[in-house]
Amino acid sequence: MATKQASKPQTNGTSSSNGKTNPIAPLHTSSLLSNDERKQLFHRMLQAREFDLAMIRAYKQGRAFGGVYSQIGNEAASVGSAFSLAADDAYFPMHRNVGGHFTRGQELRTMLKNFLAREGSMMRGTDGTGHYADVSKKVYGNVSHLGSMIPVAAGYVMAAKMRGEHTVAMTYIGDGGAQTGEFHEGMNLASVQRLPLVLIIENNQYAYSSPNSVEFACERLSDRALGYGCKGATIDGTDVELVYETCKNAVEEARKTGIPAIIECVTMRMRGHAEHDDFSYVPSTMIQEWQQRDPVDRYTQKMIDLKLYTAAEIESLRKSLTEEMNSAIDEVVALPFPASEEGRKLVFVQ
Ligand SMILES: Cc1ncc(C[n+]2csc(CCOP(=O)(O)OP(=O)(O)O)c2C)c(N)n1
Ligand SMILES: [Mg+2]
Repeated sequence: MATKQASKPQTNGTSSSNGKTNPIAPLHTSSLLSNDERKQLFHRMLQAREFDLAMIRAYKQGRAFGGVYSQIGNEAASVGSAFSLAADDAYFPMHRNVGGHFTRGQELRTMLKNFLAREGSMMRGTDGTGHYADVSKKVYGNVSHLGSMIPVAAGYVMAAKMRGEHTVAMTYIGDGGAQTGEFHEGMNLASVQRLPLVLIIENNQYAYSSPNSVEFACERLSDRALGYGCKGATIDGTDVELVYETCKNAVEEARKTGIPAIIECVTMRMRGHAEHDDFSYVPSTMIQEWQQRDPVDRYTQKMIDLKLYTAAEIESLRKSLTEEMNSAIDEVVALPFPASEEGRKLVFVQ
């Protein structure tokens, strides 16, 4: 099956691009990162992976219901981008950004209560994913209607700009959501008004069962930046340090100049759209090929090569995260569901 050439080398000044048809380039080593920060990136990626695996188990056990949308394959894009923001910047995540929630300092149990729709959760039990806003962490997400969060994020930084603040907003869209009208309206508004908005396109090859080949006809989604008069880059979305560095540069440039950026992170959705979907429409050769590019495995090897961890230490870290996720899920599943009137309170004025 043909996929779009987001995998071709890009020409906009970043050091690498990567995709399923290209040879796997060695991981980028960013001079902007200390080894301590590398360990933090790695830890967040592992947390995200273990969170997803635990939620998938819970779904199969009938303890999680609704949509369980994993971000397996997307950890580098999610964590690397969120890590580039300052604490005061605004984060507007989408449905494959658990790693970003952890990076913003969200507590595991707080997230699980929301994901498992329990009483006392931020969405009061009306949500099964990450549609919450946590103002204390400047996390505002996610608007389910694909594309709609882009103008909202643009509006957020427009208000901040009017108050004389130097806040940057980062938001996300998939390869499918990038084809909505609001993508255009949001990016055009941000570019014309010089609003410091960094948009991450998580190109994971599919929108539900639709491959890139039926979604768009341009070469790279970041090429659209030219039309808006903003910055653009297409990069290997499985390389966390490359994602971090590209985003960090875009964030700081946007903060300084008000020029927005579109950063397309090319990766692969390694599961179905959500766990109810067996993704049998994805060729198995494609999955096998992308398994070689697993962002967590690649960075694990780098940790070992850099002697930041031994393989045994990583194994024990993974094991303790698995246990932590499992016991947190047990704890949260034991909590009551909210009373049904709670749902109404979020919709109607009492
Ligand atoms: C405007 C709109 N149309 C359709 C949907 C239903 N929907 C939710 S996620 C999704 C697929 C999104 O694909 P993509 O943007 O590539 O993101 P991915 O799930 O692959 O990360 C669809 C069609 C929606 N939420 N909003
Ligand atoms: Mg997609």
